[in-house]
Amino acid sequence: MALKTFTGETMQEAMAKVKAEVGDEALIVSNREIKKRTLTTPGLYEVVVEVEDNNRTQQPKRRIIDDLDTAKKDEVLLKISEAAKKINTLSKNSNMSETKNTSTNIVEIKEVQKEMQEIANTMKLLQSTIWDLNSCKRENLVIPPEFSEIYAIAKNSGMHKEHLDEIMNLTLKHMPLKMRNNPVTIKRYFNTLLRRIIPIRQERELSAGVKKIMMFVGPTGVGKTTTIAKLAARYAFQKHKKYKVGIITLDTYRIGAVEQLMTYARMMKLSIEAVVDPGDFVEALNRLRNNDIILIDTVGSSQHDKEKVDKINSFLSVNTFASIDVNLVMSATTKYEDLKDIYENFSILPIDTLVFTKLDETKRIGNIFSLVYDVKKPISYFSIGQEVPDDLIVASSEYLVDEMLKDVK
Ligand SMILES: Nc1nc2c(ncn2[C@@H]2O[C@H](COP(=O)(O)OP(=O)(O)OP(=O)(O)O)[C@@H](O)[C@H]2O)c(=O)[nH]1
Ligand SMILES: [Mg+2]
Repeated sequence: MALKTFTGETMQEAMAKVKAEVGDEALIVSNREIKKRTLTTPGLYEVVVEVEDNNRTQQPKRRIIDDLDTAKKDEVLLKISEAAKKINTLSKNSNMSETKNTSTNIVEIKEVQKEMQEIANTMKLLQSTIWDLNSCKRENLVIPPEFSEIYAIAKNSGMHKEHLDEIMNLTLKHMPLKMRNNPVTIKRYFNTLLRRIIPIRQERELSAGVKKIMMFVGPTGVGKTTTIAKLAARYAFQKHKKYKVGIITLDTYRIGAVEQLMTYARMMKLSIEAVVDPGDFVEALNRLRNNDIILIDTVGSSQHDKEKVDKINSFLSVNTFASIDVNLVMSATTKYEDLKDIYENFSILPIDTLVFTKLDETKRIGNIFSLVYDVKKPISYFSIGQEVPDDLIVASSEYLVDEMLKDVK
């Protein structure tokens, strides 16, 4: 492909030249205002487009609109606001001019009116461009304007586009007609729909005599050990029913890891065992058998370090007095594609539930929604800060969706 530059006194004029020469299929590389038009001098606008290089094999053509990405949209919005300011100033000028009644002023007013009309036309064109851009990019999905705000917020949240379009399609299909004209009811409906989709694992009290063993696995540094310390405190002291809690750490690999958990255990006066191999693991579990809940910390591993994940798996194949509940811990600051990669690679372990940490470090948590929408595993806890034990909350779909649909722009 080669680049070609078109200019005009207005953006429309430059675009018209593009259209005349390259057609609707032109791919815009950039468009900018080089010089503002004033009352006495013409403006200069430049549009650079990709044109076919005849020496190369032909590429499938794309529509102009498909290539106006978000940055361009912002540029267009900026232009609208600039145009609005201009209209403001010009209308003030024209009011002032009306008070004088000289022939020069009449000419000036006419010029101003002409310019205002032109700006108004540009605004219309730009607005429809933005809307076309949105609908075109959504392929078969055409979003009515009343749905555009919630669509933009959800997209901005980090939610995967395919998921958003699927859910938007459902909303458009099933939402009662009388609710559609009001953006507030649309928002509420969409919010409720998302809540219903998210699987949550409720925190239940243990029946008398029932023991629970919970193992926490996940990538390095996501907050597994901190979450265990918070949960230990929660189960042992914070809940209405107080449980006897024991801790096992399988993380004897990282220097200081055992000490980190020992410190918490000592402060809370909880039993703790450090274990190196599966044989020791059975013995440690048996030593802690008098506890109601046993929390197991593991070594953090990259999802691509199969050896480490396999090693964790070898601990899960031992016979224990209660089944081991496997909690995959991931950070909310990880983008959707990486969360999926982590989930898939840790899936050689029998994952029961998901814990998300560091929700305090990001305002865009649509990635969490998209992951659970995809893998259909329930979330049990959210960690919302570093404070032990306070910064931990029981997961709820209301919290996730409300945080996700907060307009962070
Ligand atoms: N901001 C924030 N920081 C957190 C949160 N949870 C844990 N951290 C911090 O993240 C860092 C790592 O926490 P750890 O609990 O050691 O993480 P880990 O997964 O056990 O790490 P490895 O054992 O090395 O794999 C610490 O500085 C924690 O204080 C959270 O919810 N929010
Ligand atoms: Mg740790």
